[in-house]
Amino acid sequence: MAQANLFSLEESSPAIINGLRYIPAFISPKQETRLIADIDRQPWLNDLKRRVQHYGWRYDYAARRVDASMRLRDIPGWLIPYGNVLQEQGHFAQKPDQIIVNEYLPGQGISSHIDCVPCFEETIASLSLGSPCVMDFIHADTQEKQSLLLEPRSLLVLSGDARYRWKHGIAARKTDKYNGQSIQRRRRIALTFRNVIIP
Ligand SMILES: O=C(O)CCC(=O)C(=O)O
Repeated sequence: MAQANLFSLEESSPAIINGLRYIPAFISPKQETRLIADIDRQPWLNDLKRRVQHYGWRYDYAARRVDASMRLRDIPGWLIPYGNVLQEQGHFAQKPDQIIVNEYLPGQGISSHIDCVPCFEETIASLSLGSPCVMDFIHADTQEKQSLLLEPRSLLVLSGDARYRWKHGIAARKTDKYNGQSIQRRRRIALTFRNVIIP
């Protein structure tokens, strides 16, 4: 795969929050279609309100924990180029070793949270497929709120304050309002890349 042509770094938007990077069109429409097809060939877990797939390491959402017993089989070949490019482009110091795939149907979201600090290294990246949706960021101390439209094929990278001082979440609704526009949600799939910290 000729990765240099497939992932764009050209149009990074200015950060609204320290440590937040948003890169539109990180992958091509062809890659997006292929990824969705590959994901849909795999089994889904139904233990949350939304369906998920875990690769590399399982994460226990209820206990907010990863430990040595939660190692899964290696990250599959069809996902490896995406972890590689995140490292090659400098978003991650080391190749991400865990990927969680989240599926959001219209009306589904994820509650506002800071990713488990003792479980995961500093950088978290989320690749959006399918529908656009608005992600809300709330400062953990001041409650200041910011919102960002996550477009399909975009990459969101959180580190520093964006990772540790701001919560992020997606409201459970069917339509988003953004910059005065009403945006109907469709099925969205997000791949979240992380490096686990094993106690
Ligand atoms: O849907 C996303 O883009 C982010 C998912 C997320 O916040 C998480 O898995 O903790």
